[in-house]
Amino acid sequence: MTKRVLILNGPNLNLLGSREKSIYGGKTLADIEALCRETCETLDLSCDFRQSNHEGELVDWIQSARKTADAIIINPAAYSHTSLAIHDALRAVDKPVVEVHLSNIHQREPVRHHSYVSSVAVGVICGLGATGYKLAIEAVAEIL
Ligand code: CA2
Repeated sequence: MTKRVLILNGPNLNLLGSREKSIYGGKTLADIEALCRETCETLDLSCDFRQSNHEGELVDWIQSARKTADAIIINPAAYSHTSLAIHDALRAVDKPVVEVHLSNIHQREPVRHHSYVSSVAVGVICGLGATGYKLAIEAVAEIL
């Protein structure tokens, strides 16, 4: 049966491609979604790709994933560094989680070096731009 991947994106990622291109690259979130859909199709995975600027909405989607997804790929954006709520929701879901960041958070300000999500993820990819999402999908395909 086709396995389902939920790909979540946190706050401000809807602005990709418009500003901060030297940090996050020139691709828009729609470009990244297209890359994810193409990669999932090649690997016979179904792809549910979402973005929210609201912590509670992300928590609701993670909770729903208990019934509707087989794995989660998440770029929690700034919530990576602040959200115990997203950490708790991901822990409770009991599905493989891969964390992705476009930028290398370890080369940036110290406040970005810690992520509350990393300890509940099977793996973390950062600094590879949009390619990180493709690699995360390939990893999930192998894990599943
Ligand atoms: O590198 C990443 O993917 C981040 O998750 C992106 C977050 C940042 O808070 C994390 O530390 C690392 C920020 C996403 C905001 O994206 C923007 C894009 C264009 C213009 C403004 C913000």
